[in-house]
Amino acid sequence: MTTDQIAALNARYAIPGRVALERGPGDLPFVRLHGDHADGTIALQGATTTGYEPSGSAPVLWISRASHYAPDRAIRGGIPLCWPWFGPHPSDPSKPQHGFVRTRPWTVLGASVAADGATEVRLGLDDSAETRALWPHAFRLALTVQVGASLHVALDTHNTGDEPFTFTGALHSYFDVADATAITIDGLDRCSYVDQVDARRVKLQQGPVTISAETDRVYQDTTATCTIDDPTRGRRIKIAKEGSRSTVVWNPWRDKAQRMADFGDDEYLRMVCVEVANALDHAVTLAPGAQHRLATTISVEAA
Ligand code: TA6
Repeated sequence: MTTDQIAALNARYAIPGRVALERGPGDLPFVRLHGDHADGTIALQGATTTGYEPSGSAPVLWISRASHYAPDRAIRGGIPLCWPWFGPHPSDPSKPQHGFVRTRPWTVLGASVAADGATEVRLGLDDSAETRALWPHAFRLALTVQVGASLHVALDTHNTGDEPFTFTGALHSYFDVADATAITIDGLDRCSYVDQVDARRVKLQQGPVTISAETDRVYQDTTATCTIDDPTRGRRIKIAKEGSRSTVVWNPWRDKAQRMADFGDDEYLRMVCVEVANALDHAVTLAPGAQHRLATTISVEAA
C-alpha cells in the first residue's frame, strides 16, 4: 500500500488519539487503536488482530518474533482468520491450509468510538476472481474489532450468491502466557475432543486442559467460555464466544516449533492457542442472503 493510499485512509477513517493507519512490520499497513482501557493493532493483511494490551496488563495476544510480514503470508500470532475452511482443504491438498482470507489484504469499512469508550474498526473482504478460483462462491465478510476493557472480535459471513454454501472456520487466537507448562485451561471438562496428534481418536476431557507435549485438539459441541489461568503471570484470560460449536486448543511443543520457520524454537513455552471455531462436524451452511456471526470476547482479570 502506498503512502498516498495510507494517507487517504487516514483522511477518511482516522480518529485523532483513537484510530490511525500506519506502516508496521514488513511495511504492511496496520490500524492502531487506542481505547479508554486498552490499545490494539490490526494488520490489514488478513484482518489479523495482532495486538491487544489492556491498561496495566502485559500483552494478551502472542506474536512470534519470527513471524513473516509479507503479502500472501499468514502472520504467526494474534488472531488469524481461518475461513472458509479450518485446517486442510476437505478434498484438495493443493489449496492453502486454513482457507485464504488470512493471507489477503482487507479494506477498511469504518471506525468509531463506542459509548463505553471502546474504539471500533470494521474491515471487509468480498469474493473476487482469485477467491472464486479457490472457492466458487460469492460472499461478503466483515470483521468488527472493538478494543476496550475487553477485546471483541466478530467475523460476519454473508452469502451474497444465489446458492447455499457450507464453510468451517476459526478465530485462531494465540495467547501470551508466562509458562505454557504452568497454565490450566478451564471450561472444557467432560467435553469430547478429536485428538489431532493421536490418529484423530475421539476422547473425553477430564478436568482442566494442561500442556506438556504437542497438543492439538478440536473440542466438539461446546459453547462454553474458556479461561486460561496463568499463575506465573498472576492473571486469567477469559475467552467467551458466539456462533461457535468447536473450541480448538493448540500448542506445537518443541519439535513442531523447530520445524516452523516463522516460529522461534523456544517460543512454544510462551503461547497457547484457544480458538473459537466451527470445525470438523460443525460446518455452517448458509442459504443465499443469509448471514452468520462467529465472535469472541476476550478479557483479563487478576488471578
Ligand atoms: O489450530 C490448530 C492447527 O490446525 C494446527 O493443526 C496447526 O496446523 C495450527 O493450526 C497452525 O496452522 P498454520 O497453518 O497457521 O501453521
